[in-house]
Amino acid sequence: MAAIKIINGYPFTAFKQEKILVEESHVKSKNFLESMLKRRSVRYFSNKPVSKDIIQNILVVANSAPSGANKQPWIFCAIQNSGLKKQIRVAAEKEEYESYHGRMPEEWLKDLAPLQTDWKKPFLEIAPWLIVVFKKSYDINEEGKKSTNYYVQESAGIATGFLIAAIHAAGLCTLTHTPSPMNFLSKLLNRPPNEKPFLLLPVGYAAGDCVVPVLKKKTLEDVSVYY
Ligand code: IYR
Repeated sequence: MAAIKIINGYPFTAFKQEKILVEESHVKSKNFLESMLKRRSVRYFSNKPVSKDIIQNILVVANSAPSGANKQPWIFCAIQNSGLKKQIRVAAEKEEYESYHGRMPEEWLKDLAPLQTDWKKPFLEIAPWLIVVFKKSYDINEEGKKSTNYYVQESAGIATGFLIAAIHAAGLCTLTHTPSPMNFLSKLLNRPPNEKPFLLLPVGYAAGDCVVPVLKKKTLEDVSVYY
């Protein structure tokens, strides 16, 4: 066990950064870049099963994300049960139908046209797993008292980014799906009031005949400034 050093009453331990050569750094950053550029949001899934231990590995990565005061203000619900997936699909489609038929303004619908999305969400039943990320505005401690969480939105967003990268690294696909409003997820998954749905991610393999839209990303020049 690494030595513990006490600073103002709190335990610290030496952090020895894994040493890699500068050349190796170039290669590793390039390899990671090339892998991440192959990621696409997928709406057509295969029903091929994915084992629970892969999902667990992915969730361990997400749970390692940095968070405000290390509070980890998140809960990941991993759903495999087909009855529950069906209930989620039915409830999501009900909301999405309303969104696509009046709740979303013209400009929004126009912006979505290149993606050709609609209110139908069969992937919610077809994908072998759904992961619902809940953000926790506060925690309830052992004495039943509320304890505040900080930067909840940022923390949940970072954890979800880790989750998406881990899903991709496992050779799987996902979609950041945001049925709106999402409160039906709290009811169906029986979550307490301090947890609010953040994102719904179907996880699995892309269908053999999956298509994705041809999208143009902004260039690095468009999105970066050096000082
Ligand atoms: N929630 C809807 C609409 C939607 C909104 C955005 I912003 C997208 O990038 C994609 C879809 C849906 O999931 O279809």
